[in-house]
Amino acid sequence: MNPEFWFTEKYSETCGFTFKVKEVLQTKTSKFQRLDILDTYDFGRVMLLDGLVMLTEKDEFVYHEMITNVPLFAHPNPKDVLVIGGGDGGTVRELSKHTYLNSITEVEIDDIVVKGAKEFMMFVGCGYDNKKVNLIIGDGIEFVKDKKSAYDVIIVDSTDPFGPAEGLFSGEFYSNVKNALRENGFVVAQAENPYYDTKWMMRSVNNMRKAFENSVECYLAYIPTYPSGMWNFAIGYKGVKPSKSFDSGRYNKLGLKLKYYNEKIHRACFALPEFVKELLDKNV
Ligand code: AG3
Repeated sequence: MNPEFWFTEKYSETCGFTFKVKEVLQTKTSKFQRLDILDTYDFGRVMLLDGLVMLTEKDEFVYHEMITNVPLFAHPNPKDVLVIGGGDGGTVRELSKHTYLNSITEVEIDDIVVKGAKEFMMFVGCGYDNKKVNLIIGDGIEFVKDKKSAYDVIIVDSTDPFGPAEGLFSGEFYSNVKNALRENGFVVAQAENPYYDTKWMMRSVNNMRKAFENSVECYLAYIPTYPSGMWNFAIGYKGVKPSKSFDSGRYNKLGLKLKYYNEKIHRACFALPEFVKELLDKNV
């Protein structure tokens, strides 16, 4: 009889999320982190970084559509976009659908993520097929330091706030990001969840609030394989409020075939449950 392999991401010492593994496709360690790519029964291929689920074949569309389309359609006229992190390619795949963009730059610190995605997860790795995508292997924190008014949208597609991603949740980083943005610019960051370790969510949101003088809104999306299934994104704005702005002309003209995002979701995702509002209002 074949042995059974199950993987668990622990959300706390006493609870977690488990799935049965068909096959381990790759395990690699870089100087930054450990990467595992699994094949599973229920979620297809799964990428783990340091034992945390980064994406699964089945539900990655929610995260990638929501981290890109909300800021892009809220912006009146985006031309140049910067992605920090996002090595798997899912975010640049979604950005590539915005064919009117002049440039898409991605700064990923760890090339094993890019290589792993290209080898085993082409459903996201295909993001690099677009010639407009300029991939730089380097440190996003350093990269933004000397950039002034260079981008319309900056997307921070990181792992959880410890290890290599820790600095991407800091106040200093967000002030540099603000300077790197043009007028009307947006920064969007994945900002954890309101159930487990809420201090991570609050740290990220509050540091962004400091840098953007409180011009920050949060929105939610439903991602079954992330802790709690309810995922928070924080968006800092220099001009219009993203919850109030949606370019329906550009949206209709592009005619994207998406699986999660649409105009109603754009407006509705900013509606927050009372307990989330309460957490965010605490401003701790
Ligand atoms: N970035 C956000 C992953 C956060 C998940 N956290 C966890 N499983 N504890 C995903 C990168 C996809 N491009």
